Amino acid sequence: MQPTISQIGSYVGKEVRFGAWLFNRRSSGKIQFLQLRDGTGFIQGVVAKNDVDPQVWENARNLTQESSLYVTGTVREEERAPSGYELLVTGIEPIQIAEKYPISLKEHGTEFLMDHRHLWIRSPRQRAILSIRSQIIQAVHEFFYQNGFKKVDPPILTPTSAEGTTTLFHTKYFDEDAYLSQSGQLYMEAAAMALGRVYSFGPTFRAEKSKTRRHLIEFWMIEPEMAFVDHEENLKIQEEFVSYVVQDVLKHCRRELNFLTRDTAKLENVKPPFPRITYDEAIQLLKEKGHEIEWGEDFGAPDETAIAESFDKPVFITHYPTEIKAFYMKPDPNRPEVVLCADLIAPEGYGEIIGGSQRIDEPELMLKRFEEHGLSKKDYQWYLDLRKYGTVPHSGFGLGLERTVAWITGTEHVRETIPFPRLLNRLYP
Ligand code: NSS
Repeated sequence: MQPTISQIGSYVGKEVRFGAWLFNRRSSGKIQFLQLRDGTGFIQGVVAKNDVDPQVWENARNLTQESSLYVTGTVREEERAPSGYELLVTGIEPIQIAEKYPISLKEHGTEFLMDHRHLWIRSPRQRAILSIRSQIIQAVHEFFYQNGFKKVDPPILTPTSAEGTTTLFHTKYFDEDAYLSQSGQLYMEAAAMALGRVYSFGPTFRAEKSKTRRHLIEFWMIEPEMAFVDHEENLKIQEEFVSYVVQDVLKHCRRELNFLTRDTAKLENVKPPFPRITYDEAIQLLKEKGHEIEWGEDFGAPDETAIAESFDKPVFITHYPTEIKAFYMKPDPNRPEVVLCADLIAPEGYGEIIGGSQRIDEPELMLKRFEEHGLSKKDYQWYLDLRKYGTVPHSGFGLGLERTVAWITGTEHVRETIPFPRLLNRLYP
Protein backbone atom coordinates (compact mmCIF):
# COMPACT_ATOMS: atom_id res chain seq x y z
CA MET A 1 0.00 0.00 0.00
CA GLN A 2 1.15 3.59 -0.63
CA PRO A 3 2.05 5.30 2.64
CA THR A 4 0.07 8.30 3.86
CA ILE A 5 1.68 11.39 5.37
CA SER A 6 0.44 10.33 8.83
CA GLN A 7 2.44 7.09 8.48
CA ILE A 8 5.57 8.71 7.08
CA GLY A 9 7.53 8.23 10.32
CA SER A 10 7.84 4.51 9.55
CA TYR A 11 9.67 5.27 6.31
CA VAL A 12 12.70 7.28 7.47
CA GLY A 13 15.60 6.82 5.04
CA LYS A 14 13.34 5.15 2.48
CA GLU A 15 11.98 6.37 -0.83
CA VAL A 16 8.17 6.71 -0.93
CA ARG A 17 5.59 7.76 -3.51
CA PHE A 18 2.17 9.07 -2.55
CA GLY A 19 -0.68 11.28 -3.78
CA ALA A 20 -0.98 14.83 -2.42
CA TRP A 21 -2.15 18.38 -3.01
CA LEU A 22 0.03 21.45 -2.96
CA PHE A 23 -0.99 23.59 0.00
CA ASN A 24 1.67 26.24 -0.39
CA ARG A 25 5.01 26.79 -2.12
CA ARG A 26 7.98 28.96 -1.22
CA SER A 27 11.17 29.19 -3.15
CA SER A 28 14.57 30.57 -2.39
CA GLY A 29 16.75 30.51 -5.48
CA LYS A 30 17.84 26.96 -5.97
CA ILE A 31 15.45 25.37 -3.49
CA GLN A 32 11.66 25.07 -3.57
CA PHE A 33 9.75 24.19 -0.41
CA LEU A 34 6.47 22.45 -1.14
CA GLN A 35 3.89 22.25 1.64
CA LEU A 36 2.09 19.05 0.76
CA ARG A 37 -1.10 17.64 2.24
CA ASP A 38 -2.85 14.36 1.61
CA GLY A 39 -5.75 14.73 4.05
CA THR A 40 -4.03 12.67 6.74
CA GLY A 41 -1.40 15.32 7.45
CA PHE A 42 1.04 17.89 6.15
CA ILE A 43 4.69 17.50 5.17
CA GLN A 44 7.29 19.77 3.63
CA GLY A 45 8.85 18.55 0.40
CA VAL A 46 12.27 20.00 -0.48
CA VAL A 47 13.22 20.25 -4.17
CA ALA A 48 16.89 21.07 -4.73
CA LYS A 49 17.59 22.32 -8.25
CA ASN A 50 21.06 20.80 -8.42
CA ASP A 51 19.95 17.37 -7.26
CA VAL A 52 16.88 16.75 -9.45
CA ASP A 53 16.10 16.24 -13.09
CA PRO A 54 15.30 19.66 -14.72
CA GLN A 55 11.80 18.35 -15.50
CA VAL A 56 11.13 17.72 -11.80
CA TRP A 57 12.22 21.29 -11.00
CA GLU A 58 9.95 22.62 -13.74
CA ASN A 59 7.01 20.49 -12.58
CA ALA A 60 7.42 21.83 -9.06
CA ARG A 61 7.51 25.41 -10.32
CA ASN A 62 4.27 24.96 -12.24
CA LEU A 63 2.27 23.67 -9.27
CA THR A 64 -0.42 26.11 -8.18
CA GLN A 65 -2.23 26.05 -4.84
CA GLU A 66 -4.36 22.84 -4.56
CA SER A 67 -2.81 21.23 -7.63
CA SER A 68 -2.87 17.44 -7.30
CA LEU A 69 0.18 15.28 -7.84
CA TYR A 70 2.07 12.12 -7.09
CA VAL A 71 5.29 12.90 -5.31
CA THR A 72 8.32 10.67 -4.87
CA GLY A 73 11.05 11.35 -2.33
CA THR A 74 13.18 10.18 0.55
CA VAL A 75 11.89 10.66 4.08
CA ARG A 76 14.20 12.22 6.65
CA GLU A 77 13.78 13.33 10.22
CA GLU A 78 13.61 17.09 10.67
CA GLU A 79 13.22 18.40 14.21
CA ARG A 80 12.07 21.86 13.13
CA ALA A 81 9.20 20.55 10.98
CA PRO A 82 5.77 20.44 12.67
CA SER A 83 5.35 16.79 11.65
CA GLY A 84 8.94 15.93 12.61
CA TYR A 85 9.75 14.81 9.05
CA GLU A 86 10.65 16.21 5.66
CA LEU A 87 10.68 14.78 2.15
CA LEU A 88 13.67 15.16 -0.17
CA VAL A 89 11.78 15.25 -3.45
CA THR A 90 13.07 13.19 -6.39
CA GLY A 91 9.96 13.04 -8.56
CA ILE A 92 6.79 15.03 -9.27
CA GLU A 93 3.98 13.76 -11.49
CA PRO A 94 1.26 16.41 -11.72
CA ILE A 95 -2.29 14.99 -11.86
CA GLN A 96 -3.94 18.36 -12.39
CA ILE A 97 -2.71 21.93 -12.29
CA ALA A 98 -5.49 23.59 -10.29
CA GLU A 99 -7.25 26.73 -11.50
CA LYS A 100 -6.79 29.82 -9.34
CA TYR A 101 -7.97 28.65 -5.92
CA PRO A 102 -10.61 30.92 -4.37
CA ILE A 103 -9.42 30.44 -0.79
CA SER A 104 -6.02 32.04 -0.41
CA LEU A 105 -3.92 31.85 2.73
CA LYS A 106 -5.10 35.29 3.84
CA GLU A 107 -8.25 35.98 5.88
CA HIS A 108 -11.70 35.66 4.31
CA GLY A 109 -15.15 36.67 5.57
CA THR A 110 -17.40 34.02 7.11
CA GLU A 111 -20.10 34.14 4.40
CA PHE A 112 -17.47 33.70 1.69
CA LEU A 113 -15.99 30.73 3.52
CA MET A 114 -19.44 29.22 4.11
CA ASP A 115 -20.22 29.56 0.37
CA HIS A 116 -16.99 27.65 -0.26
CA ARG A 117 -17.45 25.15 2.53
CA HIS A 118 -16.72 22.28 0.08
CA LEU A 119 -13.20 23.72 -0.30
CA TRP A 120 -12.84 25.34 3.12
CA ILE A 121 -12.84 21.89 4.79
CA ARG A 122 -9.40 21.33 3.19
CA SER A 123 -7.80 24.01 5.34
CA PRO A 124 -5.68 22.91 8.33
CA ARG A 125 -8.00 24.32 10.97
CA GLN A 126 -11.13 22.75 9.51
CA ARG A 127 -9.27 19.50 8.99
CA ALA A 128 -8.25 19.47 12.67
CA ILE A 129 -11.82 20.08 13.85
CA LEU A 130 -13.28 17.39 11.58
CA SER A 131 -10.56 14.91 12.64
CA ILE A 132 -11.48 15.47 16.28
CA ARG A 133 -15.14 15.06 15.38
CA SER A 134 -14.27 11.67 13.89
CA GLN A 135 -12.36 10.68 17.04
CA ILE A 136 -15.32 11.71 19.21
CA ILE A 137 -17.63 9.55 17.09
CA GLN A 138 -15.28 6.58 17.51
CA ALA A 139 -15.06 7.13 21.28
CA VAL A 140 -18.86 7.28 21.56
CA HIS A 141 -19.23 3.87 19.92
CA GLU A 142 -16.39 2.41 22.00
CA PHE A 143 -17.90 3.62 25.26
CA PHE A 144 -21.31 2.14 24.60
CA TYR A 145 -20.07 -1.17 23.20
CA GLN A 146 -17.67 -1.56 26.13
CA ASN A 147 -20.57 -1.00 28.51
CA GLY A 148 -22.93 -3.55 26.97
CA PHE A 149 -25.20 -1.21 25.00
CA LYS A 150 -26.69 -2.21 21.65
CA LYS A 151 -26.84 0.29 18.78
CA VAL A 152 -30.39 0.79 17.52
CA ASP A 153 -31.38 3.01 14.61
CA PRO A 154 -34.70 4.85 15.03
CA PRO A 155 -36.54 6.09 11.92
CA ILE A 156 -35.88 9.51 10.40
CA LEU A 157 -39.32 9.84 8.80
CA THR A 158 -41.90 9.87 11.58
CA PRO A 159 -45.66 10.40 11.86
CA THR A 160 -45.47 12.48 15.09
CA SER A 161 -43.26 14.87 17.04
CA ALA A 162 -40.94 13.96 19.94
CA GLU A 163 -39.89 17.40 21.16
CA GLY A 164 -42.89 19.69 20.64
CA THR A 165 -44.44 20.88 17.42
CA THR A 166 -42.81 24.29 16.98
CA THR A 167 -39.63 23.02 15.30
CA LEU A 168 -41.09 20.25 13.14
CA PHE A 169 -39.94 19.76 9.56
CA HIS A 170 -42.95 18.76 7.56
CA THR A 171 -42.89 16.58 4.46
CA LYS A 172 -45.30 14.37 2.55
CA TYR A 173 -45.17 10.59 2.92
CA PHE A 174 -47.20 9.69 -0.17
CA ASP A 175 -50.70 10.71 0.97
CA GLU A 176 -49.84 11.05 4.64
CA ASP A 177 -48.11 13.83 6.56
CA ALA A 178 -44.66 13.06 7.92
CA TYR A 179 -41.96 14.86 9.88
CA LEU A 180 -38.20 14.58 10.01
CA SER A 181 -37.10 13.20 13.37
CA GLN A 182 -36.34 15.76 16.09
CA SER A 183 -35.16 12.98 18.42
CA GLY A 184 -35.19 9.20 18.31
CA GLN A 185 -36.04 9.01 21.99
CA LEU A 186 -39.58 7.63 21.88
CA TYR A 187 -38.47 4.78 19.61
CA MET A 188 -35.41 4.22 21.79
CA GLU A 189 -37.73 3.73 24.77
CA ALA A 190 -39.39 0.90 22.85
CA ALA A 191 -35.95 -0.49 21.97
CA ALA A 192 -34.80 -0.37 25.62
CA MET A 193 -37.77 -2.58 26.52
CA ALA A 194 -36.55 -5.06 23.90
CA LEU A 195 -32.75 -4.89 24.33
CA GLY A 196 -32.18 -3.40 27.80
CA ARG A 197 -29.49 -0.80 27.17
CA VAL A 198 -29.47 0.84 23.77
CA TYR A 199 -28.15 3.93 22.04
CA SER A 200 -28.79 5.65 18.77
CA PHE A 201 -26.51 7.97 16.83
CA GLY A 202 -28.03 9.78 13.94
CA PRO A 203 -29.11 13.02 12.33
CA THR A 204 -31.97 14.98 13.88
CA PHE A 205 -33.78 17.98 12.45
CA ARG A 206 -35.24 21.07 14.01
CA ALA A 207 -36.71 23.98 12.14
CA GLU A 208 -35.22 26.36 14.72
CA LYS A 209 -35.75 30.00 13.95
CA SER A 210 -32.74 30.75 16.18
CA LYS A 211 -29.64 32.15 14.58
CA THR A 212 -27.15 31.54 17.38
CA ARG A 213 -23.70 30.03 17.60
CA ARG A 214 -25.21 26.90 19.20
CA HIS A 215 -28.08 26.07 16.83
CA LEU A 216 -28.07 23.96 13.69
CA ILE A 217 -31.10 22.90 11.70
CA GLU A 218 -29.63 19.45 11.12
CA PHE A 219 -27.47 18.07 13.92
CA TRP A 220 -26.34 14.68 15.15
CA MET A 221 -27.49 13.29 18.42
CA ILE A 222 -26.40 10.35 20.56
CA GLU A 223 -29.38 9.01 22.48
CA PRO A 224 -28.90 6.24 25.04
CA GLU A 225 -31.97 4.73 26.71
CA MET A 226 -31.76 2.31 29.62
CA ALA A 227 -34.31 0.01 31.26
CA PHE A 228 -34.19 -0.25 35.07
CA VAL A 229 -32.04 2.90 35.34
CA ASP A 230 -33.24 5.78 37.52
CA HIS A 231 -32.39 9.50 37.50
CA GLU A 232 -29.39 9.08 39.80
CA GLU A 233 -27.77 6.31 37.74
CA ASN A 234 -28.58 8.20 34.53
CA LEU A 235 -26.38 11.09 35.72
CA LYS A 236 -23.55 8.72 36.68
CA ILE A 237 -23.56 7.16 33.21
CA GLN A 238 -23.54 10.63 31.62
CA GLU A 239 -20.50 11.83 33.56
CA GLU A 240 -18.63 8.59 32.84
CA PHE A 241 -19.52 8.87 29.17
CA VAL A 242 -18.58 12.52 28.68
CA SER A 243 -15.31 12.04 30.60
CA TYR A 244 -14.43 8.99 28.49
CA VAL A 245 -14.93 10.93 25.27
CA VAL A 246 -12.86 13.93 26.43
CA GLN A 247 -9.99 11.79 27.74
CA ASP A 248 -9.99 9.73 24.54
CA VAL A 249 -9.62 12.88 22.43
CA LEU A 250 -6.76 14.06 24.65
CA LYS A 251 -5.09 10.70 24.10
CA HIS A 252 -5.47 10.55 20.31
CA CYS A 253 -5.68 14.14 19.05
CA ARG A 254 -2.87 16.06 20.80
CA ARG A 255 -1.52 17.43 17.55
CA GLU A 256 -4.93 18.71 16.42
CA LEU A 257 -5.72 20.23 19.83
CA ASN A 258 -2.34 21.98 19.86
CA PHE A 259 -2.88 23.23 16.35
CA LEU A 260 -6.21 24.70 17.46
CA THR A 261 -4.42 26.22 20.49
CA ARG A 262 -6.97 24.53 22.74
CA ASP A 263 -6.21 24.93 26.45
CA THR A 264 -5.95 21.21 27.23
CA ALA A 265 -5.55 21.70 31.01
CA LYS A 266 -9.26 22.55 31.11
CA LEU A 267 -10.04 19.28 29.32
CA GLU A 268 -7.70 17.16 31.51
CA ASN A 269 -9.91 18.19 34.39
CA VAL A 270 -13.03 16.60 32.90
CA LYS A 271 -13.35 13.53 35.13
CA PRO A 272 -16.23 12.26 37.28
CA PRO A 273 -17.93 13.36 39.44
CA PHE A 274 -19.42 16.48 37.85
CA PRO A 275 -20.92 19.17 40.07
CA ARG A 276 -24.71 19.22 40.35
CA ILE A 277 -27.05 22.02 41.21
CA THR A 278 -30.83 22.04 41.24
CA TYR A 279 -32.86 24.40 39.09
CA ASP A 280 -33.81 26.23 42.32
CA GLU A 281 -30.15 26.74 43.19
CA ALA A 282 -29.40 27.87 39.64
CA ILE A 283 -32.14 30.52 39.85
CA GLN A 284 -30.67 31.68 43.18
CA LEU A 285 -27.18 31.83 41.69
CA LEU A 286 -28.39 33.84 38.69
CA LYS A 287 -30.25 36.30 40.88
CA GLU A 288 -27.08 36.82 42.92
CA LYS A 289 -25.26 37.54 39.67
CA GLY A 290 -27.88 40.15 38.82
CA HIS A 291 -29.81 38.24 36.12
CA GLU A 292 -33.48 39.03 35.79
CA ILE A 293 -35.07 35.61 35.99
CA GLU A 294 -37.96 34.14 37.97
CA TRP A 295 -38.74 30.60 39.05
CA GLY A 296 -40.59 28.87 36.20
CA GLU A 297 -38.63 30.51 33.37
CA ASP A 298 -36.22 28.59 31.16
CA PHE A 299 -32.56 29.56 30.92
CA GLY A 300 -31.22 31.48 27.96
CA ALA A 301 -27.68 31.21 26.63
CA PRO A 302 -26.34 34.08 28.84
CA ASP A 303 -27.85 32.36 31.91
CA GLU A 304 -26.19 29.05 31.03
CA THR A 305 -22.86 30.78 30.50
CA ALA A 306 -23.14 32.56 33.86
CA ILE A 307 -23.89 29.26 35.63
CA ALA A 308 -21.01 27.47 33.86
CA GLU A 309 -18.59 30.22 34.96
CA SER A 310 -19.01 29.12 38.56
CA PHE A 311 -17.60 25.65 37.80
CA ASP A 312 -14.47 24.26 36.17
CA LYS A 313 -16.17 21.08 34.91
CA PRO A 314 -19.44 20.42 33.10
CA VAL A 315 -22.30 21.02 35.53
CA PHE A 316 -25.66 19.26 35.82
CA ILE A 317 -28.73 21.38 36.43
CA THR A 318 -31.41 19.05 37.81
CA HIS A 319 -35.09 19.18 38.78
CA TYR A 320 -36.52 21.74 36.36
CA PRO A 321 -40.14 22.83 36.72
CA THR A 322 -42.51 20.23 35.27
CA GLU A 323 -44.30 23.02 33.39
CA ILE A 324 -41.38 23.90 31.12
CA LYS A 325 -40.15 20.40 30.34
CA ALA A 326 -41.23 17.66 27.92
CA PHE A 327 -44.38 15.60 28.53
CA TYR A 328 -42.50 12.32 29.11
CA MET A 329 -40.36 13.42 32.08
CA LYS A 330 -41.09 11.78 35.42
CA PRO A 331 -42.10 14.11 38.25
CA ASP A 332 -40.08 13.96 41.46
CA PRO A 333 -42.29 11.82 43.77
CA ASN A 334 -41.48 14.14 46.69
CA ARG A 335 -42.13 17.32 44.73
CA PRO A 336 -44.27 16.81 41.63
CA GLU A 337 -43.84 20.43 40.48
CA VAL A 338 -40.32 19.48 39.35
CA VAL A 339 -39.13 16.59 37.15
CA LEU A 340 -36.29 14.05 37.47
CA CYS A 341 -34.28 15.56 34.69
CA ALA A 342 -30.90 17.14 34.08
CA ASP A 343 -29.28 19.34 31.50
CA LEU A 344 -25.50 19.16 31.31
CA ILE A 345 -23.88 22.55 30.72
CA ALA A 346 -20.41 22.52 29.21
CA PRO A 347 -17.75 24.81 30.72
CA GLU A 348 -16.37 27.98 29.09
CA GLY A 349 -19.68 29.13 27.64
CA TYR A 350 -20.35 26.29 25.17
CA GLY A 351 -23.83 25.82 26.60
CA GLU A 352 -26.09 22.83 27.08
CA ILE A 353 -24.67 19.66 25.58
CA ILE A 354 -27.04 17.07 27.12
CA GLY A 355 -30.73 16.96 27.92
CA GLY A 356 -31.99 13.88 29.72
CA SER A 357 -34.45 12.50 32.25
CA GLN A 358 -36.09 9.58 33.92
CA ARG A 359 -39.26 8.82 31.94
CA ILE A 360 -42.81 8.48 33.20
CA ASP A 361 -43.47 4.76 33.59
CA GLU A 362 -46.97 4.85 35.14
CA PRO A 363 -49.70 4.36 32.48
CA GLU A 364 -52.22 6.61 34.27
CA LEU A 365 -49.87 9.55 34.61
CA MET A 366 -48.77 9.21 30.99
CA LEU A 367 -52.42 9.34 29.87
CA LYS A 368 -52.94 12.43 32.04
CA ARG A 369 -49.95 14.13 30.39
CA PHE A 370 -51.32 13.30 26.95
CA GLU A 371 -54.51 15.13 27.87
CA GLU A 372 -52.63 18.13 29.30
CA HIS A 373 -50.37 18.43 26.26
CA GLY A 374 -53.17 17.80 23.76
CA LEU A 375 -51.39 14.77 22.24
CA SER A 376 -53.40 12.27 20.24
CA LYS A 377 -53.65 8.86 21.92
CA LYS A 378 -54.31 7.32 18.55
CA ASP A 379 -51.14 8.65 16.93
CA TYR A 380 -48.96 7.54 19.85
CA GLN A 381 -50.77 4.26 20.63
CA TRP A 382 -47.57 2.31 20.18
CA TYR A 383 -45.79 4.54 22.72
CA LEU A 384 -48.60 4.14 25.24
CA ASP A 385 -48.39 0.36 24.76
CA LEU A 386 -44.93 0.46 26.35
CA ARG A 387 -46.61 1.46 29.66
CA LYS A 388 -49.17 -1.37 29.36
CA TYR A 389 -46.96 -4.37 28.81
CA GLY A 390 -44.43 -4.66 31.60
CA THR A 391 -43.63 -1.00 32.22
CA VAL A 392 -40.37 -0.40 34.13
CA PRO A 393 -38.42 2.59 35.47
CA HIS A 394 -36.18 3.82 32.67
CA SER A 395 -34.07 6.81 31.76
CA GLY A 396 -32.10 8.25 28.91
CA PHE A 397 -30.47 11.33 27.49
CA GLY A 398 -29.39 13.04 24.29
CA LEU A 399 -25.91 14.45 23.66
CA GLY A 400 -25.61 16.95 20.81
CA LEU A 401 -22.53 16.02 18.79
CA GLU A 402 -21.77 19.44 17.29
CA ARG A 403 -21.96 21.33 20.57
CA THR A 404 -19.65 18.70 22.06
CA VAL A 405 -17.19 19.11 19.18
CA ALA A 406 -17.37 22.91 19.59
CA TRP A 407 -16.54 22.63 23.29
CA ILE A 408 -13.74 20.06 22.98
CA THR A 409 -12.07 21.82 20.04
CA GLY A 410 -12.67 25.31 21.44
CA THR A 411 -14.59 26.39 18.32
CA GLU A 412 -16.75 29.46 18.74
CA HIS A 413 -19.60 28.52 16.39
CA VAL A 414 -21.19 25.11 15.70
CA ARG A 415 -21.17 25.81 11.94
CA GLU A 416 -17.49 24.74 11.85
CA THR A 417 -18.09 21.48 13.70
CA ILE A 418 -20.09 19.66 11.01
CA PRO A 419 -18.86 19.13 7.42
CA PHE A 420 -21.82 20.80 5.68
CA PRO A 421 -23.89 22.83 8.16
CA ARG A 422 -27.58 23.40 7.59
CA LEU A 423 -28.37 26.79 9.11
CA LEU A 424 -31.22 29.23 9.10
CA ASN A 425 -30.89 30.71 5.57
CA ARG A 426 -28.25 28.24 4.44
CA LEU A 427 -28.80 25.03 2.50
CA TYR A 428 -25.80 25.50 0.16
CA PRO A 429 -23.44 23.79 -0.54
O1 NSS B 1 -33.97 18.76 23.07
S1 NSS B 1 -32.94 18.11 23.86
O2 NSS B 1 -32.49 18.84 25.02
N1 NSS B 1 -33.43 16.68 24.35
C1 NSS B 1 -33.93 15.74 23.53
O3 NSS B 1 -34.08 15.84 22.35
C2 NSS B 1 -34.25 14.41 24.22
N2 NSS B 1 -35.31 13.74 23.46
C3 NSS B 1 -33.00 13.57 24.29
C4 NSS B 1 -33.20 12.27 25.02
O4 NSS B 1 -33.46 12.30 26.20
N3 NSS B 1 -33.09 11.17 24.33
O5 NSS B 1 -31.70 17.94 22.89
C5 NSS B 1 -30.58 17.20 23.34
C6 NSS B 1 -29.30 17.87 22.93
C7 NSS B 1 -29.10 19.27 23.48
O6 NSS B 1 -28.60 19.23 24.79
C8 NSS B 1 -28.10 19.84 22.50
O7 NSS B 1 -26.79 19.40 22.81
C9 NSS B 1 -28.52 19.22 21.21
O8 NSS B 1 -29.27 18.06 21.51
N4 NSS B 1 -29.34 20.13 20.40
C10 NSS B 1 -28.88 20.86 19.37
N5 NSS B 1 -27.65 20.97 18.83
C11 NSS B 1 -27.48 21.78 17.77
N6 NSS B 1 -28.48 22.49 17.21
C12 NSS B 1 -29.74 22.42 17.72
N7 NSS B 1 -30.72 23.09 17.13
C13 NSS B 1 -29.97 21.57 18.84
N8 NSS B 1 -31.06 21.25 19.58
C14 NSS B 1 -30.66 20.38 20.52
